[in-house]
Amino acid sequence: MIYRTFKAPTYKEAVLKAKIEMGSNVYIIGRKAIKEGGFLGMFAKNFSEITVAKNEDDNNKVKNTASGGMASQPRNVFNQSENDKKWYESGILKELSEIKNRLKEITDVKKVETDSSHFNKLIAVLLANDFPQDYINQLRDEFENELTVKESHDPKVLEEKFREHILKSIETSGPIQLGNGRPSVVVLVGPTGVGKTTTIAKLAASFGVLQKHKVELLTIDSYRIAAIEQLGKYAELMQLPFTIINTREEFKSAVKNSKSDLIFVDTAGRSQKNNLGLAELRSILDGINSNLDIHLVLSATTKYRDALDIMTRFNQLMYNKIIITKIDETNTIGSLLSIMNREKKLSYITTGQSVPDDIELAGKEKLLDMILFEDFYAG
Ligand SMILES: Nc1nc2c(ncn2[C@@H]2O[C@H](COP(=O)(O)OP(=O)(O)OP(=O)(O)O)[C@@H](O)[C@H]2O)c(=O)[nH]1
Ligand SMILES: [Mg+2]
Repeated sequence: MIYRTFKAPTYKEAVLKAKIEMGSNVYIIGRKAIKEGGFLGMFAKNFSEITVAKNEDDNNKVKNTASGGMASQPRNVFNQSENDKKWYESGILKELSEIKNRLKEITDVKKVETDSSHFNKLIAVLLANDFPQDYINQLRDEFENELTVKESHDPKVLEEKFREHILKSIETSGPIQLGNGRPSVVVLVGPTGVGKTTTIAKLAASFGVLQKHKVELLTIDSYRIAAIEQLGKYAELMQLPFTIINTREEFKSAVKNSKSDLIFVDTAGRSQKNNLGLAELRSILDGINSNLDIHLVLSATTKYRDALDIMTRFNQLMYNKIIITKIDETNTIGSLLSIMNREKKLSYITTGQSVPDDIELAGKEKLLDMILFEDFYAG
């Protein structure tokens, strides 16, 4: 007896292989399914392995026949069935195409070459747009897991994937909502000089004057005369009610007695380092607990680490949205975009000093368009 094993993608093909090599009178004495190949444990293919046995006498016959000995017709190994030959040939083709596909899969899942020239170019663009190194490293990890080699060499795909990455890390809130029966209380908090009062004036003009909703202004900025005068002047110009708030009780009753759709509340700029100031403001705001819409105002010119610090420390005021001001004063918004998250939604951006014009609803695409990609495709 001669024993041999044959392996093919399917059982049928394995049998055909055996018959081709050993003749048709073989006995199949074993059969098993095996997995082979793949890359890092993935994409292994199923194979069928058979063990066949054949009488040695039969083998001699085949040999003799094949050498033209005993048979009247020279015997072709395929002569028992032309169909078998076709099957075999198609089996080979199938096998070949599977091998080709597997090779493709292997190269496709191979990690993205993050030192490819295109990826390096993307990094250069991000650095030029002020995205911090931490962010770039994280992006690199993400791309390594997600992109195929082919994609990593396609600048269009890289830009598209990068845009997707930003889009999914930012959320926008849409416009300020009017209160339903009771006024919405929109409070702007943030560091000094970022544009809180100016932004309140822009929003009040838009909702109160242009859209003619019932709007009133409060300020919790009572110890600074100049600040009171600043907002007071806007209120007078726009003919909107304006109240100065000193305590939690005053805040509570101003909101309770209000008949407005919207109350805009200006606050004194506070250093994020002044925890006492933040706690004091928190205790006034705690006077009411519903319909509060707290926006942190951040200037686009803020340095990365400072912006991170501000976002963290102002968290004790439980702000739920972010307004980015002074977009007009910078060409690079990477550092701010890099610290945005989906939890604190972007509401508005302001683009200059002009009241009421220089304010827009925050839009993701618009922010993305501020990232300059020209160098990415050059040369
Ligand atoms: N270029 C530019 N300047 C702005 C923008 N928004 C506000 N400003 C200017 O920034 C300066 C400070 O604005 P304020 O509105 O007083 O800032 P604030 O946050 O209320 O300041 P404090 O009350 O002192 O904390 C003013 O000169 C504004 O005209 C903007 O979008 N772009
Ligand atoms: Mg102010």
